[in-house]
Amino acid sequence: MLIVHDNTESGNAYKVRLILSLLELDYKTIQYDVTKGETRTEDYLSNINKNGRIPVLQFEDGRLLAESNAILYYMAQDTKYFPTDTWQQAKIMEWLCFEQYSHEPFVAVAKFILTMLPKDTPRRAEIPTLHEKGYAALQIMEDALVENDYLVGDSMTIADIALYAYTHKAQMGDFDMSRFPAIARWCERIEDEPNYIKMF
Ligand SMILES: N[C@@H](CCC(=O)N[C@@H](CS)C(=O)NCC(=O)O)C(=O)O
Repeated sequence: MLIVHDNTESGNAYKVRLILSLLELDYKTIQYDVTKGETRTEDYLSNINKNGRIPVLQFEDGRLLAESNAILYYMAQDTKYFPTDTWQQAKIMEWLCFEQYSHEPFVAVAKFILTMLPKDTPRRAEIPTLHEKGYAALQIMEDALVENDYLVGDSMTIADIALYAYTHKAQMGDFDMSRFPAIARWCERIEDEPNYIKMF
């Protein structure tokens, strides 16, 4: 059976659980507390991921694949979540890179600081900058979704899965999501997809 090296609070790990569920694949999870360094042990670094992070997808033959968007890409091959048209594929990659560089470092990190670190953490000083950059990323999504039901093409792809993971929990990082009605409608469309599972 597939194994997800996982943490239930992590949007990156949720992307993996979501694609596996949408594809009706069985899997089990092994949980790691990232706030206690459980992905930084010698054992984890040697045997699961040298980069010390979840998620990692472990295949039945023992192969390991890290990086949430690489996992989405691999699992979505030959499915409706990764179209065959190469222009659409490139546009999906554009969103996956956007997610990792311009969205997740701000939207996810604000949630992490506000929900997973102690209330008196000095990292709360980062919140205004995270909000400024996170709102900029959310506005780019909003603009794309005002006229389109999905980020690429006219049905759900791994671009939507990658961006949905942290966007639909952005309010946990104190983002005011009432500013983004097109994102709200897009979230509802994703949640209507057969075999959708919630993050928590
Ligand atoms: N680019 C990676 C990021 C993975 C990542 O940041 N994982 C975090 C949890 S969301 C983690 O494992 N943190 C533990 C640590 O860095 O020690 C991906 O998309 O999978």
